[in-house]
Amino acid sequence: MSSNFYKKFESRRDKLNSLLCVGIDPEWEKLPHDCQKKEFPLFEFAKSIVSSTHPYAVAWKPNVAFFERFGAKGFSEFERYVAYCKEVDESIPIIADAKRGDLANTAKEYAKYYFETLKVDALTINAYMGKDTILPYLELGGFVFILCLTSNPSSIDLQKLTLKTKDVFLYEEVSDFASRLEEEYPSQVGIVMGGTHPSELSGIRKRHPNLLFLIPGFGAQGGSLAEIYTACGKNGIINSSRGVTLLSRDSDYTKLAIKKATEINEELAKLLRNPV
Ligand code: OMP
Repeated sequence: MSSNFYKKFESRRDKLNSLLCVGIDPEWEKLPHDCQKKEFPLFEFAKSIVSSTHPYAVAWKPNVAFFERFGAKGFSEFERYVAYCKEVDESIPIIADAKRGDLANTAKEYAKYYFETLKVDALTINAYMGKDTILPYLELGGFVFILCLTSNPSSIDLQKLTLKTKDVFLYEEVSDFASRLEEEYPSQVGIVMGGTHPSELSGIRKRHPNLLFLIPGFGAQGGSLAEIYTACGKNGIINSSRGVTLLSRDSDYTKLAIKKATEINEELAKLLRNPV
């Protein structure tokens, strides 16, 4: 069984001439005041972002944490939100950002939830526990983005340690590991590379010319669109969450989200004219 995430991404990218993934992270303290007053505040926020920005989004990336914080109610809002994304435009792939990583039999349960019950197109996962913990997602036909070099400042604590046996950084080894998995499960494996590390991004792109990258770290975390594109090329999905969706707590937040998404897409369209 193979995933259709990759095909969905490619056709959306080529249709929009963009790489923008709109991340939906409804951080309660930053939520627009109007949304906070609603019975289902997280869902209402996500819904208004989806209905206003879907013409500009190559993909959606909801981070589950912001929903999970509110327990069963939060999770049900997350599920309503995922269903709403599909209702609005099923051709836009959904990447659930849950950063899962657990023993194989446990991973099977996560895989069933995300790919059979919720039916998202892709999931972020942590490969620390090794191949047998990733196979359950792939065997169910899911697409996984394996965390490789993450965007946060402390990513260097472990990910940039050098392996004595191979003289490569740990994150480089993770990228090779992901690439080997991708050969076994074509079009089902990509990696997460933080946009805050453009030179490492460029190095990993040279190492793996065809691997799909999910690149957070642009926008609120300071990554530059031009640097990211130059380092990675068009086989990268560039995510911005707060930098598009949480620009105001007043009722103008959807207008501002549209404005920002339009600006990003205009810049990306210019960049995409120069193939890397
Ligand atoms: P903004 O900084 O608001 O654009 O949000 C970034 C989103 O991407 C959050 O949901 C993060 O959890 C996620 N993320 C990173 O910021 N850095 C990474 O290296 C990996 C992820 C991720 O896997 O999505």
